[in-house]
Amino acid sequence: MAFTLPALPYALNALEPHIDARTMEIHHGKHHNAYVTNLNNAIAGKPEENLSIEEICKNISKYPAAVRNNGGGHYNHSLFWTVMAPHAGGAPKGAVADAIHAAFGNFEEFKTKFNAAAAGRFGSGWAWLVKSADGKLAITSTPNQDNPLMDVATAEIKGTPILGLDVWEHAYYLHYQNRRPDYCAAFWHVVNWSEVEKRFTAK
Ligand code: MN3
Repeated sequence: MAFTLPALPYALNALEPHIDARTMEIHHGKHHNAYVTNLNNAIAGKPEENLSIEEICKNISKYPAAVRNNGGGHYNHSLFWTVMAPHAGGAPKGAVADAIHAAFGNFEEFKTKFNAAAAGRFGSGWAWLVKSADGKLAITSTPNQDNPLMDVATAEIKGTPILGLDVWEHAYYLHYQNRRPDYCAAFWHVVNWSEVEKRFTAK
């Protein structure tokens, strides 16, 4: 088996009241698990079993839809769990805070723009904070399970995702129903800025 479901780095109820335990249980244990299973089925016996998920995403245009959807699903959710944490949120510090201020003016303006990208994504998809090749930050969104690593037109801004927010209904519907903006607002209470910083400063 090439890929495995990563364990959640905290308990299912650790992000409450912002993200409820039942949503986390189904989202991680069912949805993410299905992406891993379906990705493994799609690449079984092929050289892609020996590639990293990042390498697969960067060349995703070469692959069939099953690899794009499930490979993207695996990469995106693996990132998502780590950029959240209990007793987190607040404002970023350090190099990533400096880069956010440089790109967006201030933290409040950054959050407004990120929330607009998340709320404005029609249907299912993701909002992203991306580090581009020149080291600058940008906000973008992608449909379905696409992401900014992918060499596809739907990744309008390409680069390394350092923060991502899942805006598929399965990510919030049990607790927030149709109120996606409320879910987006709650997300800021659980953002793990030390992980975002780690991803920002990684070579
Ligand atoms: Mn999801």
